[in-house]
Amino acid sequence: MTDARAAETSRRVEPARRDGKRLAGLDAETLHHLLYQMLLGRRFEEKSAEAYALGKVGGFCHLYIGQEAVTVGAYSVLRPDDYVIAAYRDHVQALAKGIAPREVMAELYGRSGGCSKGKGGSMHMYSAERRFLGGWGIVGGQIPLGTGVGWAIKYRGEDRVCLCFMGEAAVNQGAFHESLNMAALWKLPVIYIVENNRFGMGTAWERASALYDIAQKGGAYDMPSATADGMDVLAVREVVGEAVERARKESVPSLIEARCYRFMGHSMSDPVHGVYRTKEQVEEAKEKDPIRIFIDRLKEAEVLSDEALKKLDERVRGEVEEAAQFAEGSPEPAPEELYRDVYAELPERGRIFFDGREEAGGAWRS
Ligand SMILES: Cc1ncc(C[n+]2csc(CCOP(=O)(O)OP(=O)(O)O)c2C)c(N)n1
Repeated sequence: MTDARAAETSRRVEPARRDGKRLAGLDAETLHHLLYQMLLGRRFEEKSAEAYALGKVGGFCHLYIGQEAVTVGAYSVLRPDDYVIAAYRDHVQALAKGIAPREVMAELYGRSGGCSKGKGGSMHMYSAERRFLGGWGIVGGQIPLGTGVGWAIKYRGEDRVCLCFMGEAAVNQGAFHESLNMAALWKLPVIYIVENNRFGMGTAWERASALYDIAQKGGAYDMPSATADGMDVLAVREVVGEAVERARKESVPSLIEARCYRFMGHSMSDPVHGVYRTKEQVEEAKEKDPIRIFIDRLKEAEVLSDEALKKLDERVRGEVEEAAQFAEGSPEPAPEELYRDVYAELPERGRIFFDGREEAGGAWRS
């Protein structure tokens, strides 16, 4: 495949409008916030890589460096009470949903101050309060769950939406197709966002899929679909924004493919470039670094000065440092924590309905 074919099928987003101290109709404060979130994600993960290399983080650690524009652009159109469910490359997603950096870092360290109390680690960030429902390690495992969240929203008559993220390797699984069929049939407010970073571990997408253009898969379920430039935060924001509006107002699901690139290895145990791609390919992709491109655009539009950028970066580095210190000082989970949060706690011989009602004395458990 072919970049030419990718460009052909990509939805073209017009260059953002410049009007005074605005870009794409957004004011400087909003634009700075988008940059802040991307920078926070980048610096946070650089620190995570360092901590991992020093042996402070156990288990797996999948970094998101290079993909920040997808999460930040997509989340920027959400309300705080909207849901997100994600795969295992989830640190930046958790941060963007408002989980404090110190809680995400402590989770990586496996400490009790972590957002999953140190029991989940890198792949299982979670916060009910922030409506961030994980962090799932089984490829595609979150897709039926995200569909269920959409069903719950509809059942309760709410106007929330659920963003369900996945990597491109998940879309040829059965669960993806069953979920999209149900979501379209039942008109569920779920936006399926495929982050096509080109590789599922060491397998390039074009070697793994008979169909290159992921958005076409939506056609099989009569579902609105689009392709977005995943290296451009404003392009993602625009495409996801339309889907969110459709979902909120008409309860219609959408499928979006965001074309991006993974700058790091699959996980910390995989070299940045190896047998499946060359150093030159990675370097070429880095020319489209979403953060650098966005900074250039903000400067060009005179929305960002060198001084403001320096301050922002210092602020972000300070927050990440504070997060690491918190994680270092946070204790390990107590042994009895092993048995908590494993099963839902039900009232004795009762049952809990979907809308939260409880019925005591039912025969459900007998
Ligand atoms: C059902 C299942 N099969 C295989 C694996 C092993 N595995 C872990 S990550 C991965 C690649 C997934 O790639 P993708 O979904 O594109 O996400 P990315 O790593 O690109 O973010 C595989 C095959 C798994 N975790 N779950």
